[in-house]
Amino acid sequence: PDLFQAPDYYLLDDLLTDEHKLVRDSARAWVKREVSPIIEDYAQRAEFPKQIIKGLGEIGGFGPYIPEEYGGAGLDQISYGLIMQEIERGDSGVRSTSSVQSSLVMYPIWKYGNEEQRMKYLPKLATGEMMGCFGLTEPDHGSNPGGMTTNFKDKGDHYLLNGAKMWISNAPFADIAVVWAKNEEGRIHGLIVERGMEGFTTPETHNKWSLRASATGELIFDNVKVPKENLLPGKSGLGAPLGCLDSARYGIAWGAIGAAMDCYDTALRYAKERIQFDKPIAATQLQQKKLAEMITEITKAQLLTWRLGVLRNEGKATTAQISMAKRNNVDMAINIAREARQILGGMGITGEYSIMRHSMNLESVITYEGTHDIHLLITGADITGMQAFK
Ligand code: TGC
Ligand code: FAD
Repeated sequence: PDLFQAPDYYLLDDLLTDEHKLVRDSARAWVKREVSPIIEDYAQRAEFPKQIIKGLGEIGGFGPYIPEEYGGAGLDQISYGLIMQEIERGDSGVRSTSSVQSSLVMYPIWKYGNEEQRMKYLPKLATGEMMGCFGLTEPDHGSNPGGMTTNFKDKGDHYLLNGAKMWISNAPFADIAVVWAKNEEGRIHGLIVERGMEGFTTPETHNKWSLRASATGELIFDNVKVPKENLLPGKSGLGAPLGCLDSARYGIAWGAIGAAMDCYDTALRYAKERIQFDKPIAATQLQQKKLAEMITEITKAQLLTWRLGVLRNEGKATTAQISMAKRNNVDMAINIAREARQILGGMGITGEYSIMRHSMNLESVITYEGTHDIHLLITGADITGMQAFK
């Protein structure tokens, strides 16, 4: 009973390699030992547990698919997904830290950076010795990041950066920020901004009811002088940050399964033990309906996501396929969290169990990395060839 159960109704383990299972099981054991016992407390206090950073690095939580020459683990996309699943089984906020560091900070430096930038940042980011954040969203540009107003001007020996980003995960403690800003021609580029640069501040966002164990903040640039060597030279345009989002959204699709599994596992256990009217509530048709639908939805999501992982390994997954999985899985998880909470009755609203925390966390997960609506519109545009955003 003190191990996580791992719903595997369709024997998906048969589709995994020994390496996948090893990576997953070590992440699972670490989450059980280092995250689950402390996370409720940190969430209640609205504090990120910084002491887990080193361990997150050790289980492959930071850039597991980055090649070993840059400090990564050189793992495939399924291993990356399984690590995200296990971390989010613990808490979506911890998975956020991992997603941001992996897919939104290490990924752009690896894909769009030059060799010097890779060697300077990636090994330290992989261990967590250095932490990063990703600044795309602005106060007036969330779903429509292409409208951003943050900008930089060429001043000869440096760039001068001005503007503000909002809702940035890890911002309050990050050592570096990958910031997306427009140049004088209105072309979007990525810049690495380092803590300590004059005019750069990261005020924390308080009073969140969701993702409380993750630190969120703003990035404010007031005439920040950014050295020219900090521009990511490999790719520009909105497609550059959107490429990072493909990787992060893929990880979130797996992560949401982890949160759903934890809610299902908790509710199933509780339903078998909770006696009302002289029998376990699990023996009633109403509670069985909830539990049976949960395992069905988890199984469907697992299959969808495993297939997406294979497509990513083959370099064939499209943005629209990733949107479908992110949208489906987060919606699946949030519905399961809500039903699971009801199975626990009054106990479901307390911090004695993880369900209410997952439920509140998932309100952020269904909004960030593209809202539930935006992902539907991405699918709609893909199947009709007609863009409904604008
Ligand atoms: P659109 O005209 O569709 O595209 C602009 C240009 O980008 C190209 N492109 C891509 N390139 C690479 N990869 C992709 N996935 C791409 N998708 C599009 C596209 O071909 C085009 O290129 P070009 O050369 O023609 O200019 O752009 P749009 O302005 O219509 O917007 C499309 C839309 C709405 C889908 C997009 O902007 C969007 O996805 N909006 C949602 C914003 C979002 O997801 N923000 C996330 C912020 S980060 C975050 O939330 C982190 S949470 C922390 C955590 O992960 O835990
Ligand atoms: P809006 O874009 O204003 O959307 C409001 C509503 O309008 C939504 O329901 C949306 O679906 C709907 N809508 C928008 N456009 C359309 C349309 N064309 N048609 C129909 N409906 C539409 N961003 C980062 O850059 N980095 C981070 O690290 C990061 N971390 C985050 C952490 C948290 C906890 C949260 C909550 C957000 C984070 N974000 C981050 C920002 C996140 O990506 C945005 O909140 C998200 O993209 C939505 O933008 P918005 O909040 O401005 O909502």
